[in-house]
Amino acid sequence: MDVVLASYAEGKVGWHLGDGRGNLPFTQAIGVGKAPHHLFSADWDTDGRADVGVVCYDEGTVHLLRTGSSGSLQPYKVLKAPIQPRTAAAGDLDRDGKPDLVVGGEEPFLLIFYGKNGYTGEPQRLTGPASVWALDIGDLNGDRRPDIVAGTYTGSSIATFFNAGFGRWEEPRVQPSGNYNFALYLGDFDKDGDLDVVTVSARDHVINVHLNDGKGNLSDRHRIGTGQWPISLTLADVNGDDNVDFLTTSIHDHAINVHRNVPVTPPKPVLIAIQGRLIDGDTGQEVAGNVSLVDSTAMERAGDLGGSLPGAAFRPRPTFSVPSDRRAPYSCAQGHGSRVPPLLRSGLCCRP
Ligand SMILES: [Ca+2]
Ligand SMILES: [Ca+2]
Ligand SMILES: [Ca+2]
Ligand SMILES: [Ca+2]
Repeated sequence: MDVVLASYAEGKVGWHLGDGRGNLPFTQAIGVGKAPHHLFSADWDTDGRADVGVVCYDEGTVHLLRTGSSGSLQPYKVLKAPIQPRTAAAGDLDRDGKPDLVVGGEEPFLLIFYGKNGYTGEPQRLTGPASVWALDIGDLNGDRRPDIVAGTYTGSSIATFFNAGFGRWEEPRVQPSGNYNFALYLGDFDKDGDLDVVTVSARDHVINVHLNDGKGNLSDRHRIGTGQWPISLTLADVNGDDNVDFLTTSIHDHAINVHRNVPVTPPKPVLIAIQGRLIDGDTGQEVAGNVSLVDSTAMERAGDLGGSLPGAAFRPRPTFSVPSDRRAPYSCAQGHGSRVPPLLRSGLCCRP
């Protein structure tokens, strides 16, 4: 497993190639635009190797990098996004085998760059809520056409854009969600076969889960308490039970919070252990070695549930403490489902 980090202050992306033994030696730095705000991944040149995209806020650009055969990152394309871009996601919206690119930002519309055009020309505009800081792509209504879900930062909402095919999109469905959504992902959290939505909202200190009825109608949010001022979320199956769990980082209490998704019935005891190192994303230096978390069955029985959903429960959160004399943990990532390689935004990462 390799790691890519973006340095907001320096306008660079750092590339750490894992050696398979848990070491992540710094391999390469590559300059991108000013103020990289979001990293994401797709195979832009369809050569079978995952590539990297970087949303650069100050410059209004998206830098596409490609992975060369020697394992180095190389410049590929720079896309002009004539907005204040905050986030992006990749998916094959027109199902031509080439990844397409959706960009969100402060303005009240999304931009779509299509792979069939080589990401050139005027991007398509989809009108919707302003202040989109998080996006994901997936088929919510089972018609096999990938849809888009956007989470707003200041608007306390999510918006679902259904793909009507042939480049057409339905009017977005906007509904209330968390306040200051820093991240949003799709996944099947209740294992009923359809994609649900999760966001993390900093201002109300919760994870928000919207369950899908199978037709793309999303429930009101189920709130799960997490750390103080959480600004990063990642999805991972931390205990190998085939349920998607949530991890957040929270900057006011300096914590990495692990929320295990455990089916309500049967209440099968689970023992998890995570061990790893904390790495400062800006310097690449190790902040703490041998960080470990062991969550026992006894702990699982104690205290209140961290939150519940129909068919699933999230157990009390064990946390990694981050030393308070260090900078706050801005980001945390493990594998995100099986669709994209794990990527990080700037900050700290937890390396199992
Ligand atoms: Ca590639
Ligand atoms: Ca496509
Ligand atoms: Ca669809
Ligand atoms: Ca589901």
